[in-house]
Amino acid sequence: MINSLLENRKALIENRINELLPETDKNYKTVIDAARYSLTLGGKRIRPIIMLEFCKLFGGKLEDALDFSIALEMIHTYSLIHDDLPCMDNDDMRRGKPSCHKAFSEDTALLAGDGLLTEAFSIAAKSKVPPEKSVKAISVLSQMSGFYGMLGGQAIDLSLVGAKPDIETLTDMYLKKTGCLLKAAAVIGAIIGGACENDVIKAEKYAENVGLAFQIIDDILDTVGDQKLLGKPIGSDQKNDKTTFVTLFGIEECKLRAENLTNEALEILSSFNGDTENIKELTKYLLNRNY
Ligand code: GRG
Repeated sequence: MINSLLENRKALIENRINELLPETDKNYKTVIDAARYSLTLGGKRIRPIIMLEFCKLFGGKLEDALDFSIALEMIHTYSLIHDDLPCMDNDDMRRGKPSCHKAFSEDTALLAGDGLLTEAFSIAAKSKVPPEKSVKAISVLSQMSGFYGMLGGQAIDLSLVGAKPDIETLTDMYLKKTGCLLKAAAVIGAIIGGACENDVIKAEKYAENVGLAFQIIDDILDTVGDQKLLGKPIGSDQKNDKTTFVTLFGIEECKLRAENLTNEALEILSSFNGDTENIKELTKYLLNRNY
């Protein structure tokens, strides 16, 4: 069931990405090509799928949240392009292909990331979501991406290289760096779908659990994952002298923690009135993923 759900939603998202991508203009050819390269490089599309499913859960149609979901995927893609740069994690491969700065050049990759971030807000602002919802949704999108969200998490991450952070600092960093875009997915989907305030708060809590579990699984995969499936070399955390949940607790304890967080997320889903079967399947898939 999960595979057909993922395939169906990916097709919807990728068709719309192709419609929304800026036309290549001869003056900006390389930078738009670089943005297109990374945006269509074969990601799992987890964040847009979560957004669409939360929208549907609260009575909206998948299409209602489609453009916002693509805006979020563009922001995710920009973060990966920048994260791979030599001044950040310095990764040459992403999803089994050369990372953006390797396929193009460092300056083009930097601009492609900036362009995706900017274009994301343009797409969100032009979407057909009614203004009373879209203003809230755009505000969530910017907060979850910026200083107090993903970017802040990345800044904490960089400040910790070579340090020995405690569990609280590491958790705060994970919740921001990885959790905030997942939070944007669930919360914006809920807002567009028409959820009440209490359900939006529960969607937020759901995403915090899933975000933390997602990053713990990422740490595990970076230690014992299959490079072929991951599409990049493992051991990048060790190479960059990073403390992770795995270095603090070991693989088995990390698996247990990710499982507990996922179970809490599933309980939150059970407390909603609508049909949460799809999101439950997706949540379990994220726990058991191998790339
Ligand atoms: C402004 C320089 C600058 C940076 C922006 C780089 C950055 C801030 C943030 C990086 C945040 C980051 C890379 C977090 C890791 C999150 C994570 C586990 C990403 C992988 O997500 P998947 O597995 O990827 O959903 P796919 O490939 O499926 O899309």
